[in-house]
Amino acid sequence: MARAFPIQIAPSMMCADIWQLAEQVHQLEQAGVDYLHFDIMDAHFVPNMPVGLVFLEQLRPHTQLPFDVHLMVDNNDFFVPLLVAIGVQSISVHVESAVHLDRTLTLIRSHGIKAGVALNPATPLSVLRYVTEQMDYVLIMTVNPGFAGQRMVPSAYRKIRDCCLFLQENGVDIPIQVDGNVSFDRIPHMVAAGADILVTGTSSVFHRDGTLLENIARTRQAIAEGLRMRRHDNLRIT
Ligand code: S6P
Ligand code: MG
Repeated sequence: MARAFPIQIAPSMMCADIWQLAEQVHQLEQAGVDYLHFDIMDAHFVPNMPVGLVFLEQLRPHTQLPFDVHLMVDNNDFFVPLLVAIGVQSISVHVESAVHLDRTLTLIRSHGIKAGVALNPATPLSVLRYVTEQMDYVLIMTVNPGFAGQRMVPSAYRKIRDCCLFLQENGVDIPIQVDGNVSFDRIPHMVAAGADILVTGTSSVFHRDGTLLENIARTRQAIAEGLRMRRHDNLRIT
């Protein structure tokens, strides 16, 4: 199960300290994170609404980091052009809300940005089977979407591994993003299972016990441990 993607870090900005936002974004840049992850919710598909479009719009001119948007809304197609106008680089939509998923992915890509498909914990991987040509990454939710600070669902590692196998069996070479309770302790197991892009919130990068720079250093150590486990796993399998 050898995967060639670099492991990337995508801090979840709903976990940032709004009062310290400019300083925190600056520190994330200094620490070399790969994306800023924004959770857009409509208080209908999920019962929360932490980050609005104006937040992204105001932040966009102040950083070069790519904006990765995770839509948790009923009306995906309404948000896509608005986010494109703001200047985001990738948008993932939930298969559970995207009734015309193929059309929505095509719409996102038509704007020259990446399209991701997000799956709730209980949603089987088989829903991806006929959209593999239209997507640039899979987002495996390892908590139920809507809130930070939750506990990982028990099936998470198994699902990441199954997703890896599913993509391989279908000849699809795209990264797997994981989101929810991506903690210092869980990162090695998630990476070993096949996670490539880590959405990091209160369990790691924004953990209250450390500074951002300390937390990112710990996150990188956990990633290195996960890659060691992954290599060991591959040796064991072959
Ligand atoms: C949740 C959202 C996530 C959270 C992130 C928080 O619906 O999609 O991106 O912000 O999971 O991380 P943590 O470590 O607090 O679970
Ligand atoms: Mg998210």
